[in-house]
Amino acid sequence: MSITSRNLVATSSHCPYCGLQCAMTITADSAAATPGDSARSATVEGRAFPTNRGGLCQKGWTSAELLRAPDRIVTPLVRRGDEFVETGWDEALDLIAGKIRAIQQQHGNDAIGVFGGGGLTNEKAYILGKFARVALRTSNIDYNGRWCMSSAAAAGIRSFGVDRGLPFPVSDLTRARAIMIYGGNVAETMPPFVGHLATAADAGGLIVVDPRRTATAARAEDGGGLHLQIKPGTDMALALGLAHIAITEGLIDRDYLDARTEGYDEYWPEVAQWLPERTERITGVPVSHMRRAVRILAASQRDDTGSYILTARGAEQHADGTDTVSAIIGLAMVLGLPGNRGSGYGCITGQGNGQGGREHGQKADQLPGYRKITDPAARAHVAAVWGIDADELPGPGKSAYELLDSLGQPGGVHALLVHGSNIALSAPRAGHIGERLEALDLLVVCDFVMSETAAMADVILPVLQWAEEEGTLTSLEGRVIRRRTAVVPPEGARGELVIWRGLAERLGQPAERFPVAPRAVFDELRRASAGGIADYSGVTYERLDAGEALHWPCPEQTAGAHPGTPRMFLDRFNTPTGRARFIAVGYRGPAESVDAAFPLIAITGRVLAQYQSGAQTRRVAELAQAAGEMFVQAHPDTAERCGLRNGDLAQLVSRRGTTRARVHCDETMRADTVFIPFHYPDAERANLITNPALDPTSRMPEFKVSAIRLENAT
Ligand SMILES: Nc1nc2c(c(=O)[nH]1)N[C@H]1C(S)=C(S)[C@@H](COP(=O)(O)OP(=O)(O)OC[C@H]3O[C@@H](n4cnc5c(=O)[nH]c(N)nc54)[C@H](O)[C@@H]3O)O[C@H]1N2
Ligand SMILES: Nc1nc2c(c(=O)[nH]1)N[C@H]1C(S)=C(S)[C@@H](COP(=O)(O)OP(=O)(O)OC[C@H]3O[C@@H](n4cnc5c(=O)[nH]c(N)nc54)[C@H](O)[C@@H]3O)O[C@H]1N2
Ligand code: SF4
Ligand SMILES: [Mo]
Repeated sequence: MSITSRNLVATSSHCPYCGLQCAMTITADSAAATPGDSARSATVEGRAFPTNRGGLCQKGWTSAELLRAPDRIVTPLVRRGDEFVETGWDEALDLIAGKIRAIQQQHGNDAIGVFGGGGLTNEKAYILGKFARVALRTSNIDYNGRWCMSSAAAAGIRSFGVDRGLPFPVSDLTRARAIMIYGGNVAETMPPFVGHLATAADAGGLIVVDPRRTATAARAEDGGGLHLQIKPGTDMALALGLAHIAITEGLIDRDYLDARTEGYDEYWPEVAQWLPERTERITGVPVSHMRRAVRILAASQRDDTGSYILTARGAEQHADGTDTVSAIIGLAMVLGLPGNRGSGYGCITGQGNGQGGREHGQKADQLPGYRKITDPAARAHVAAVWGIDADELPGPGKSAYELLDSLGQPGGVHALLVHGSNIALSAPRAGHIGERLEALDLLVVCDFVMSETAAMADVILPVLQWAEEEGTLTSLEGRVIRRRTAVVPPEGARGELVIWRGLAERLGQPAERFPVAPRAVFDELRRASAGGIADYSGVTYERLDAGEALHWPCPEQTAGAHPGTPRMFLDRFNTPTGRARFIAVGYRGPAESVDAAFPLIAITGRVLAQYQSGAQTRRVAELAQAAGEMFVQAHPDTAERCGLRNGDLAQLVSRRGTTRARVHCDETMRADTVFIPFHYPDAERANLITNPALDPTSRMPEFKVSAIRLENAT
């Protein structure tokens, strides 16, 4: 921290939004007359850092606006009929604790649900999991990361024995001459990431698998690379077909297969069925493109100029997402990429703390350190850190959608606490989830703005936001980074660690069991994670503040400080044998097919200027202006067949519901597919039409494929 003028203090921190966690300097008046003046004085600028190299995207450079949102909530609010009434903190917390006790007496401990978010700091994610298991004694805690990278996480664990999104630093991509991105549009979702693709793109080695010609796909084609314009929901078939080509054309790495993998003999019979012509028929990707893609990836692995395969939500958010990622990892393995110095496979994690958020226990089946809640040794270790008996720890709870689907149902959850997610908008089949939220006896939402979910709450507790408090996050490359307080927080709002202590005390817990200082929480988290898969015990605030780049695992050791692990798997994978496992998977296709009543496929995703449910970015004037209105991107012929033209108001109708959008005609779209973003509220929610069919392993919903019809809405 340095003083740049009388009261202006420059603080090193990171962006509030996505998992790239671009570094920024926040400059603000630290001695302003009021917190409002401090927020109004705040400005941000990009700071040199390996992932963003000084750059920020439009969301990042407008993020200071969020600190002065005009409708910022700074007083606890309690519902009285259709209105919210301001109340004191003690009254609000007493009310919540009293209702929790009454509901638990009537329906049992599991009747209380907790829903977390991948934007919470590591410290908050950790205490939220502890609060649920120890103070509420409920098994029902899960979070929005279930809807984000859970399929890639499950597939990573199956093949590598561990889930770290990118098991190598982002900057390793910078030299690579071949990079395949499966279902990711980084040009809009992580703009500074595109800089790392330049070598591959310029060498004609960027390959983008996407049903749309996105800005990322256009970058690939412009450099002489490939856009594989796949039919939605067929990524598994493509991966099996590409592996078939690699194997039959002799482009596989035999030495790597022999030395570093297992399970090939069970995997090959599945791949053997995917002759190139059949793969083309199912996926719509021409055989010539497939052959070229495999040759590009194999050549760069062979001559060691760097070959990578990356997956993102387009390939993962399906009811067969885990098996799809397993098929893609299988392709990476026949090509000899994972754990190979200079090549690799990775999943591009989405949320600010999407990686750390999935390690410290806010997932239904998990304890800190990425431990399994069903593992007796893990339970004993964590219970000892928490000062309780292992038998007191609940078992695994319901996954995110299943938890929400149970709201107000017999045997389900009757009170829900929401921390860092806007589920009324972002849950699949949102119309149904809205009804379930209304059936609750108690909905408590912690937020700093009136999100669509907060607007439905019985009690809203106003919390602090990114630049008003400190903590740590773990970015998409598994690197722990520091978030620092840069502005004076508003009076009236409270940090969540303080809120959880207040509630825990009212539920009969000793106060000291719920520390409120992030640094103290982190020290406890280190102990809880020690010896686990995601071991943070060697990471300290002091080391981070000294500028060390620490990627987990980073165990505490007696002889010298552990340097962290920027690159995993170089010698062995985390499986019992140390080898990466091939997983034999069979193609099933999307959960829902098109028919005469619902003849088109709707896919969903993101645009550059909005973040997620838009709760934050719709409040930033420049972003609202850049992407203010819900739209449906469709081929002009598709629109015309539905009686629509560019600019018309359309409705998309699925078996779950209807959503409304402005038609954007685009010649590059597939005729069988339309695209809608999911950032908009009310009648324009994309999730009114989406399918909650769940992946059997990851419990990921089928966000990316819905059968719909397109109609004129005027
Ligand atoms: N601007 C912006 N940036 C963000 C976010 C945001 O909301 N806004 N959110 C952050 C988060 S949490 C996440 S998870 C990431 C997500 O980052 P991405 O995964 O890059 O984002 P999406 O737009 O959801 O999906 C990527 C692409 O998948 C394509 N797609 C749809 N269906 C299929 C399919 O069946 N197969 C294939 N191969 N592709 C398909 C879509 O056309 C889309 O272009 O972004 C992060 N960054
Ligand atoms: N159709 C469709 N649906 C999708 C997706 C898709 O691609 N298509 N993507 C899915 C994915 S990948 C994701 S990650 C989810 C994201 O969807 P959501 O979980 O709804 O994500 P956000 O909009 O980021 O919601 C975060 C909320 O928490 C608040 N908040 C921010 N920081 C804090 C904090 O520290 N504490 C508290 N208490 N609140 C905080 C914000 O103001 C905001 O209201 O959506 C999923 N839904
Ligand atoms: S790419 Fe992500 S982290 Fe970087 S400025 Fe944009 S939203 Fe923030
Ligand atoms: Mo996400």
